[in-house]
Amino acid sequence: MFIDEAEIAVEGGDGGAGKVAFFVNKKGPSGGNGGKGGNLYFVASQNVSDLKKYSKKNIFKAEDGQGGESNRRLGANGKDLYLQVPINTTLTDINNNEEITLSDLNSSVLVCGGGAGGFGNDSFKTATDRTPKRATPGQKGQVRRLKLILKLIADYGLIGLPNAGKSSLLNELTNAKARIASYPFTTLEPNLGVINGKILTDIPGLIEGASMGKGLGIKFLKHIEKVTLLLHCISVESENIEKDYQTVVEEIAKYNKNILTKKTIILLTKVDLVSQEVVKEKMKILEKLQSKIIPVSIYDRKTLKFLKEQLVK
Ligand SMILES: Nc1nc2c(ncn2[C@@H]2O[C@H](COP(=O)(O)OP(=O)(O)OP(=O)(O)O)[C@@H](O)[C@H]2O)c(=O)[nH]1
Ligand SMILES: [Mg+2]
Repeated sequence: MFIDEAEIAVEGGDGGAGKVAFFVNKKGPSGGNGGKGGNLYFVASQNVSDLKKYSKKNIFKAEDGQGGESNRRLGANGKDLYLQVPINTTLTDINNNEEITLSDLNSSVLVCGGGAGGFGNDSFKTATDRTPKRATPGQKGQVRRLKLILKLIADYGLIGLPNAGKSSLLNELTNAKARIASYPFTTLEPNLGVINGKILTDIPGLIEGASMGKGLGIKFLKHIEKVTLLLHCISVESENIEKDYQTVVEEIAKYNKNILTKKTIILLTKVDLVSQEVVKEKMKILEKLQSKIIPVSIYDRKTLKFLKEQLVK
């Protein structure tokens, strides 16, 4: 299952405590300082493709610093922790809404600093107090609660009602092997494919009420916020083609109006199922809604070739 959201707690390591100790023969203090706690970083990595790791475990902490030792030995610093996330993951601090997006591959950001180590009694020696008995504890590492959200980086997005033929087209146009079936909601999470170096994704079917949480599509609308081109699929079987179009457009508008300003092509799908006349009739209705309509059928190589050429343009 593709996980694109998670909520976790992250912590820098705690500083090690300072030590109270004395040199056996020389009487003076010998307690060393504690080590610093490790820092916690996030890094955008190609090795992870979703946020699964963060849905299984939800507390991540860098290593604590070690306590100071006698003979003025310092405690070791805690190791830094690097948490890998897919590129384009946004981290939002739940308390103050601060937002960080990891958009550059291999770039890392410091999210929680480790705590400073405590002072050993050796650090408190003064002219008037030659045998101090106090030491300080290490400071706590920084603690934050984060919401992680992954936005896929797709160039083109296939949208439309369930069963419109989105995944079928994705499979025909790219190397993807998305599941296809003759009933709605076959696609439960977006699939990706590559066409001429561009990433194409199919978004699970949108239905009326999707923006209120009905069906599955709304959960994935964030993935089309970044696409440059929308491919709105409408099946030629539709009884009311205009209503089908409006349903999808309205749900997207309720989610984020800006998405609708993107370049859009309507794909009139499954045109092999009806006569040329019916295709023409339906095209006429759609032409009132969008300037660019392309009739396609996964069983007609010519239509697929034409669509591919349009995508490469
Ligand atoms: N005749 C014909 N059937 C098609 C064509 N494209 C898709 N289909 C059929 O339509 C049904 C739905 O196709 P999918 O690709 O799963 O549709 P979808 O839009 O991804 O559906 P959801 O994932 O449920 O939203 C399947 O039975 C496909 O075989 C086509 O060009 N012609
Ligand atoms: Mg599908």
